[in-house]
Amino acid sequence: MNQLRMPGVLIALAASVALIGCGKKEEPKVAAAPAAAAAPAAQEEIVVKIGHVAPLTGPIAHLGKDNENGARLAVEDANAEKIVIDGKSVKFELLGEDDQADPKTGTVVAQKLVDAKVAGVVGHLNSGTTIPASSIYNQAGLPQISPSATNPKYTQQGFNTAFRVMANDVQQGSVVGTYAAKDLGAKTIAIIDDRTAYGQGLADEVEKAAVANGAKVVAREFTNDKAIDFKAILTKIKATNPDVIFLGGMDAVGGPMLKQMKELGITAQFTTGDGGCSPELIKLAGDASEGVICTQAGLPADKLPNGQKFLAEFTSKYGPIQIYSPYSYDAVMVLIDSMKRAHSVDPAKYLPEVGKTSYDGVTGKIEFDEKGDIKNGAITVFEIKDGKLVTLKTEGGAMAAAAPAAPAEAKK
Ligand code: ABU
Repeated sequence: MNQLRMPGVLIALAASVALIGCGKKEEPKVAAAPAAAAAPAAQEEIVVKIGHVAPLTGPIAHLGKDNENGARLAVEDANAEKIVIDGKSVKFELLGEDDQADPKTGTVVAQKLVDAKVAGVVGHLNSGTTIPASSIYNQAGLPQISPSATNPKYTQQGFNTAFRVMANDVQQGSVVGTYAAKDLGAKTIAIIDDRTAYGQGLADEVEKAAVANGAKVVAREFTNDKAIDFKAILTKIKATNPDVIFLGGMDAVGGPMLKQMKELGITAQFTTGDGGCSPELIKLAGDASEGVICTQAGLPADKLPNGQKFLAEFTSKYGPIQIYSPYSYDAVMVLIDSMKRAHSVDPAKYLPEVGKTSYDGVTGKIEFDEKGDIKNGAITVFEIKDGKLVTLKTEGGAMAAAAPAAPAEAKK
């Protein structure tokens, strides 16, 4: 019942009873409602903006939209909870920006979000944009959580504002390089990167681990993240006859590269990291993606501890996940969880709580080390079989789920 109306009804009833007692026929009068001051005040509602940045245009827009959709779903779910912080009802709003995977644009949109007074940022998608943007968020004292930038430098700058919710490329490079040399038995490896912070950084880590495990690097080539013609570098690589080729680059590069490898008759085992380990790679490369070995910096989607509800909800709204939407979902939830624990949506007040996070997300338990990296980050190795990403094994991670499968043979 409406609390403001209740006292007025009772007063009218009392007046009616008194008139009946006097034997006088008179219409009962409805008394005026008491002054609003006597009623409980309606809860104040505040709007809290959360920034999200990813490339929403360009060759990896599909990944940017996947990240943004994960964040959007988190905001919707949080709003459905009707969260109250410091006595105020909070409505969260997602402010999405497109950085086009371009480092300069990344800093421009970062400043735009600071000026728009967002309370925190989820992003950016690429290491190459996340790292330069992180100085801007740091100067503004804004918590930033990347759901996908894996270059270790992001959290090595001493910024108390920088966090990531998945494993980094030191871990990923070690797993891929070791897998190539040991599990695939590669004696020789050719390495290509796209000259981005992610591609080049991961390629360097893979090289270190492969060499440490006895493989020889017979070629080191590079391209760029917008390229679609790789015949020149692939022809050079073919002449070195490697057992394995590793690409440090995204699926938009890996897809056409695989097709061109097939056209050139290159049969080396193709391997790549998380940026290329997506359903989009399979779509772009078609048959040429069969047998590809790739890694993701987390648990496989179907093994996400609390992820089944997320997967059902996400896929019904947006279709299949690409790579990182569960991580952007969790990144938003970690910001909100920190605000709740701080009893404040003020970045200066809730930032210290982000570092103390212990949150059971859809991607697993999220806790940060002193740098802002996730503790116990997992790396999962996949093989593409019959047009699907099939889990081979997971290394690290509090809930690492090993799916026993015969290791793929090195292909020539
Ligand atoms: N982690 C792969 C894609 C994003 C990046 O680190 O650039």
